[in-house]
This record gives sequence, C-alpha cells and structure tokens, in this order.
Amino acid sequence: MGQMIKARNLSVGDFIRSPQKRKRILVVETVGSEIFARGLDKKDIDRHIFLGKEDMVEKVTDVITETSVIDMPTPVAYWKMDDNTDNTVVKDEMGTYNGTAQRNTNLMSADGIRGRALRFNGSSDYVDTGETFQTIFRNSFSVSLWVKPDEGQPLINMYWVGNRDDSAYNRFGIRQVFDGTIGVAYESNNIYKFTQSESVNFSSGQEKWHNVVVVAVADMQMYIYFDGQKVDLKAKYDGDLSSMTFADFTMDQTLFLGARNLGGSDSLHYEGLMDSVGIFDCALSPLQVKSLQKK
Ligand SMILES: [Ca+2]
Repeated sequence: MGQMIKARNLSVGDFIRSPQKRKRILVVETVGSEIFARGLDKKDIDRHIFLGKEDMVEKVTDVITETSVIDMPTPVAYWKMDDNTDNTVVKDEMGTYNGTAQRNTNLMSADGIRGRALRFNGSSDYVDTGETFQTIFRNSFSVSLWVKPDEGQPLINMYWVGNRDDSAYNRFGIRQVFDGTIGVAYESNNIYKFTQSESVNFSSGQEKWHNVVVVAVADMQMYIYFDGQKVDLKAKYDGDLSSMTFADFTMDQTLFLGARNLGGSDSLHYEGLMDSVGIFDCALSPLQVKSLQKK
C-alpha cells in the first residue's frame, strides 16, 4: 500500500494507483486539484486518463521510466477541409465520416491555417457529417476546430458544429456567441447546461485564425480552450455537468459543421473560414490541447 496524498501535492512523473481500476498509472499533468494520468500497459499507453477532481489518491513509490508524456490520441473524425474540387465531398481523413457540403467545395475553398480551408457564407452553407456521434457524445469527448470569422462579434449566435434531436431533449453545439464569447450547449435526456467563456474571445470586425477546443468530461465538467489556453467560464454557465448523465444522450440528427442541425433543419449558420475540425473520443488534457496549436 502506498501513502495517501492530496492531488495538489502530486507532481508530473509521480506514480499513483488508479482509483477505479486499481492500476498503477503515471501522473502526466496536474491542474489545481485535477489530475491527468496515463496507464502504463499497452492498452492505455496512447491516451491520458482524466482522473477528475479526486482529492485523495494513493501514491505509489516507483521509478520514472517515461520521458515523453504527450501522446495524442487518434481522432474519431478529422476533416482537413483541403477539399477543393468539383463535388460536395468533405473528406474525413480517418476514412469513416466523409461530409457533404451544400455546394461544390471549389466554390468554398480558401487559404487555411493548414493548407486550404472552407468558407461558410452565413446563410446556406453547412457540411453534413452524416453521423449523429451519439456514441461519442455519450462519453468523455473533445472537439477541436480552427475558425476565422468574418465578424468577431456578429449580431446573432452562429454555430460551428451542432445537432439537436427531434424531441428537443438532447443537443450538442459549439457556437460563436453574438458578443464575441464562445458557448457550448450540451443536453442529455432533457437536462440542459450551457457553458460560456467569461471574457470576450473575438474582437469586433474581421478576425484572424483562432483555435477552439471543447473538452467534455462525462458527468463532470465542460471546458473551453481558446488558442491553447483554458478560458475562465461565467459563474452562471460554469460548465459544471455533475447533474448530467452522458450515457442518456440520445441523438437522431446528424452533426453539421458550419450550422446547427435543429431537428433536421439547418439554422444559425456560421460566416467565415473553418479548418481542421477533429472529434476525439476522450477528454484531452491541457498539454494535449496545447499540442494542437501547431500550425
Ligand atoms: Ca486545411
């Protein structure tokens, strides 16, 4: 048996015992009282495990053998948005979820943050991913995207990604709020929580490229990152999802990029450029989010 220790007294490189699985794991990041750790067997080696806000864990005396602690998980879907051809296909690099644009991609293509990007016209453009991502949104997940809005503080809310089911009891969406903040809508089985950045992220007028990452820790917490930094959240919309059961999330509508799929209809269209959209089936750690900033 190791010694019981408060989470905040742990350091990167410490070994602890996983509270759930009783496995020996390596601490790779600590943020306040939050611990990110990683398993050491082959099955777990490619991802960080978010241990949540455990106050007490069991510290294991051991020798550090790992040097590199940032491994990026493979995305479930990744749209490079380099598409620039005479058809509507928006290719998923992972090979499963090719999207469908509303017009040929050579009419939308523009200079991107990585290669080409897609321009969304704010009125009719969107990409239908053809997938609800219900399975992904029922567990911890993350979404990363690059955006360059035509107007940093539009008069209406605009969705970068979003779907909402027919019953209006389930939804997921990331939006550029009219005042230049970032908002995340998540509703599971009629329990709705909105998460919003405390301070303005986007300036009025034509904006530059920015990276937005949303990290959802199932039944616990929603985080928003802007250009690699975790943002403070409004007191009223603080991302506390402890009243939620992610496993109840039930979705019958496909996820749209560049608008929200509201029960089968596109609405709240985004105006501007978008590039490199990735969906992950785990909660990315702060270091992993930072590594997404590479252009
Ligand atoms: Ca691109």
